Amino acid sequence: MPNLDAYWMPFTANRQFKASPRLIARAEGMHFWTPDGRQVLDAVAGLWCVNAGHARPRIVQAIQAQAAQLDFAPPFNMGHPLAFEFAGRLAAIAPAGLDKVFFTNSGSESVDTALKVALGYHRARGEGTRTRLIGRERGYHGVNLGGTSVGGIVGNRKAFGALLPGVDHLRHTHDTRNLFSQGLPAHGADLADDLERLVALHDASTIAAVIVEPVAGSTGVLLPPQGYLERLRAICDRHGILLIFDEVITGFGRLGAPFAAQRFGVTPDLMTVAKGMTNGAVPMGAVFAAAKVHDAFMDAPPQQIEFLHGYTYSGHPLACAAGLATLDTYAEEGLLTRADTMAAPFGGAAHGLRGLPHVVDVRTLGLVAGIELAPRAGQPGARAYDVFLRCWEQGVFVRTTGDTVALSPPLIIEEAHIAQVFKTLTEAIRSVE
Ligand code: PXG
Repeated sequence: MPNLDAYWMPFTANRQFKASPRLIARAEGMHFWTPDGRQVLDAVAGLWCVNAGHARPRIVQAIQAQAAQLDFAPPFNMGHPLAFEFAGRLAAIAPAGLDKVFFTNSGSESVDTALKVALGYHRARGEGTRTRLIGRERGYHGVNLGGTSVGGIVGNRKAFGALLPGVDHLRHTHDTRNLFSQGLPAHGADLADDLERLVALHDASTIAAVIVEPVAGSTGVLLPPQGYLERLRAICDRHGILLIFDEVITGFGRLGAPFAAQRFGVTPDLMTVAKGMTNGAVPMGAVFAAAKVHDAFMDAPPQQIEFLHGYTYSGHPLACAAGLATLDTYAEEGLLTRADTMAAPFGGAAHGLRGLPHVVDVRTLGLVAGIELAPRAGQPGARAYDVFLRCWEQGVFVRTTGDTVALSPPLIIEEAHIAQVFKTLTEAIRSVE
């Protein structure tokens, strides 16, 4: 066991963890192994990212070969072939019209980049009064200042002051009339009209963009009510507001189509991705932009930098190599639509938990499930955390957020894995107080 002192761990109860550490030493396919050799089934794809399963040989080899060929190339005013090739391949699977790709290194950077694109777009078109950004309650858009500001998770916001000025939030879409819905929930399309309320309050001429997760992941798998996203799109169009989909979790096959925009038939103006883009193997993110958004920046004189933004590691060669090999793997194995096939056995097993003690709701779509437990009196999150620990001890890795157990397995999952996940989860839920 290494000394645990120096590492200040992210989003972790550091003292609790260090008192009782859980280390992972190796991974392959659907599994992790602990340092003492215990095998654990990964029901979360790492952290919603290892969509093709762990340590896939093609991706491993691509990274190894690229490290020897070209370790780094400066991205500003220089290029390397893989970045252009990868952007083209991404555009080819993106929702129609979103064919410009800006590279970042994480979901958080993608979100802050998209917000800056939205502001720059309106300014470039002479509508510089459009500076307001609209997020949604219970939204998660990463941890940078822009994403924290438009995010709607109080715990992630309250310690950090006033955040960005001029931000407002739509109401969230969780509606208790929809408990245990199968498929998209029936109630709540009208929650999109909240955007009309904000337009009436602030005036459309002050609003740059609205950002939402098509399916909210981090706050416990909140599905869009039937018709909600269409309505949001229509209201944005009516008022000249850009619509941003944060597809960091929903992108790359999680819902049974390459992107949620395609699954739901609603196309945003900007789309943020990360995670499954490189199968989690090398950090990378991107913003997809509609031609009209990109082209608005291109009116500047040709020798001028059109968008004064970018990262040292934008389009990093190792990330591009990993990403290209990831897309090859997804294509060869049909993984970007496999969640559609597996949704029936997976969702069916999840809904089979209804009736167990503490289970107050089950929400699933594609290969995502949220199983919400009643909180223990005065101890929010404690019951789900106990379920997580119990599953980990019994060889299944699940994730919890509040009192919701969230499952997002690698898209290569087979029925036997599904059976193991839900058997272990059932026992864990039965065993906790
Ligand atoms: N947007 C969304 C929708 C996300 O889910 C981010 C942005 C930020 O991505 P980076 O790469 O900067 O972490 C995310 C990240 C959880 C959990 O428990 C989810 C995320 C991160 C940590 C935990 O559900 N998603």
